[in-house]
Amino acid sequence: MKKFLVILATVLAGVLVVGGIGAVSSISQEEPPVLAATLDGTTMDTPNNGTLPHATLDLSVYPNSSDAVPPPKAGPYESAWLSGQPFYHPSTTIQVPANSVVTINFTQYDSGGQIYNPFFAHVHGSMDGTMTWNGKSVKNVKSDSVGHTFTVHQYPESSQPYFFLSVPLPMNAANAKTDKAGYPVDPQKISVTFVTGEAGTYVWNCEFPCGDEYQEFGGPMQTRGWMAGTFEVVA
Ligand SMILES: [Cu+2]
Repeated sequence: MKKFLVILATVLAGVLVVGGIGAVSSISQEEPPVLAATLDGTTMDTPNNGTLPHATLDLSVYPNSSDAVPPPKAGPYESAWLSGQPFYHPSTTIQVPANSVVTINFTQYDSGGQIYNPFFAHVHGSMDGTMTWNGKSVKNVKSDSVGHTFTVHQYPESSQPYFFLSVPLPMNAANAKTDKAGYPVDPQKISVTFVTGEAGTYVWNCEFPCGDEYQEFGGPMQTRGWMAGTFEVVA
């Protein structure tokens, strides 16, 4: 048992180091344009809060840019370095309203594989612990079938309210039928609904090793506009 705990602690420490490299190095970069959730009504579906405003945001994940989907805006060095790499679209600078119910609809066009830490193959922080995947309610996906994750990190500063959300986005099969631009014609559709609290500014990352360089956590994984960004809860 003790040996198991030592191994577990070592694995967790490794994950923190690797995940942290992306999170820390993404902080110094320029911000892509703000993508704000749109208020579209109210919901009474919250566990403790009664009726709250509801807002919706749409995000896509592409395996690479194409004539149909331009790459994120970047300087010439980043553009060359990151050409052919996956990215979130249309932006990674996310804004959602405080004290609201927010639904993010993801459309995931990339392939994938085995995630290093199965923790991130599970949904964390949604309103009822689930997400909707191609119309079905699920709590996780198989850890060898992950494309990307959308993971908002808690406590960037101790003065901020607690917020943690992590959503696994399932992969498309490598042999999925694709369109002219090379994207699956039948991409993975994921929706997650969560409740926000008071205002705060957080960072998010993908936690699937979809980049290059160190443990596939470099390149797009540490670059805002690609696989990392900010997540701002605004009052
Ligand atoms: Cu990713």
